[in-house]
Amino acid sequence: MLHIDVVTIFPDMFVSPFGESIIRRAMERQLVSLQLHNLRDFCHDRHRVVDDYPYGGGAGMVMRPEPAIRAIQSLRDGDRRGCVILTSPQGDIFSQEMAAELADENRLIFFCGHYEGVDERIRSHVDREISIGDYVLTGGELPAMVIIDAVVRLLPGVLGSAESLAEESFSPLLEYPHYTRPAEFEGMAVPDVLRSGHHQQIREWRRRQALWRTFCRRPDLLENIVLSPAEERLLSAWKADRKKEQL
Ligand code: 9D3
Repeated sequence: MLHIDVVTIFPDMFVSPFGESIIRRAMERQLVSLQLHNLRDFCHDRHRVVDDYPYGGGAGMVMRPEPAIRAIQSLRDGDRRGCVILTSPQGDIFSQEMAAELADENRLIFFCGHYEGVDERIRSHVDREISIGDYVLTGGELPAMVIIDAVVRLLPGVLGSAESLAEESFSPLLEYPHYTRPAEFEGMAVPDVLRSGHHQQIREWRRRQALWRTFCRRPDLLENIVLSPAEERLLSAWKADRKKEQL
């Protein structure tokens, strides 16, 4: 079973997101366990101060090394060494591939960064530093939750059979358009092929739509994937059309 520890100055932030739906069910079924730790509990000073002014001056505060390193070391003390993850804007950008790597660990220890940043010496106790993307948040708590959500759903048994089947046929393309009832809504009809019952044609339509969507919205995803000869021809035709329009 995967055990996750989170060290944060805002443990309450995690309660509601993980108290609902799939993650909660995974915890109830003991597929994962989550333990929240308040960084202030690792302070030895009366006022439990977790931040301090930066040497050299400048705006903002810096997370003090002593409570942070005490917290990490106390969690590492047990039988399972664990992978220590610092969430920070300077980290490697999180990806599905990383989620799969983390899902293979048996213990993850998240340290949520805050303020302008953490004292540099904390990094010597960290195995991975992860950002969730190039936008500015107020702290590392939401990123830790995003990472945990992506990891937990990959653990064996967490998803229902319907969802995990979709996972097996994971495609590097964007998804094709989905429809449910009614057959016509606000003058927009469900494509006939989806109501035809021709499963082979439906499969082909969906694959073509997925390819078209990816071509329009995320051409970067098409660079390193293997397509069938028919799909390669479609893609070449679309690229030629696009060139023609530019002339
Ligand atoms: C002025 C320099 N800022 C860096 C872009 C300072 C700064 C902004 C925001 C320092 C920390 C933060 C708080 N963000 C995180 O701790 C964080 C984060 C993020 O802001 N975006 C994406 N991933 C992450 S992981 C942790």
